[in-house]
Amino acid sequence: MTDTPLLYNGPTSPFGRKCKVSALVLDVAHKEEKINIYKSRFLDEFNPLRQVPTLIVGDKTITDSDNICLYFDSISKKDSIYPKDRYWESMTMISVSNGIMENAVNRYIEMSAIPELEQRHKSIERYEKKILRSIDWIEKKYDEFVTDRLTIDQISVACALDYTSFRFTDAWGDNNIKLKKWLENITKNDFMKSTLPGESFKYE
Ligand SMILES: N[C@@H](CCC(=O)N[C@@H](CS)C(=O)NCC(=O)O)C(=O)O
Repeated sequence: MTDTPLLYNGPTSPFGRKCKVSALVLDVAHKEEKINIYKSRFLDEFNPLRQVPTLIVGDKTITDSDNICLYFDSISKKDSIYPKDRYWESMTMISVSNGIMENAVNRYIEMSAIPELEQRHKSIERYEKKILRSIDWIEKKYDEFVTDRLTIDQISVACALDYTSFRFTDAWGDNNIKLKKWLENITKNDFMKSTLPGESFKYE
């Protein structure tokens, strides 16, 4: 008998969305529980960073979205979503996408959880520059990473771009037309539509 993986996720986490989308694309049976990370002390035992996503598989805990996606890929009966022919390029694309998510999350926390007078405008500016510069960079690589086969780097980019539009701005699409069109198309898929961000919990 195998244990069904349990994915602790958040309602708006782009990292969690990347994992959920991967599980759907890879057709991996799993359970998902959306939790309020700021009130989930129980998670500390499994993940001392108390972060979503965190995956529990029997007596095993897998932390970090990248490890979780790799795990789903390893147990799936479908073709791998990690392209062998451009493996390192795709790993780099995942890292850049993670960076966009990280900067967008930090920016949102700075702007929504810190009283306006205490907000660090230089930091906000820095987060925004990194996000926009990364998106421009991805647009230049468009022909390399958008292929007929859906791969993990594409899933990561889609989650990062959609999160940017959700929390920051969709104006990135004005100078990145290929990515804008591509995102419009990929978000029509059920795996994106069924994982849209929900209502966020208050940072505390
Ligand atoms: N490197 C981690 C980042 C996960 C992450 O930043 N999760 C956020 C939600 S988007 C979180 O749990 N934040 C709560 C906290 O850090 O206190 C991953 O890829 O899974």
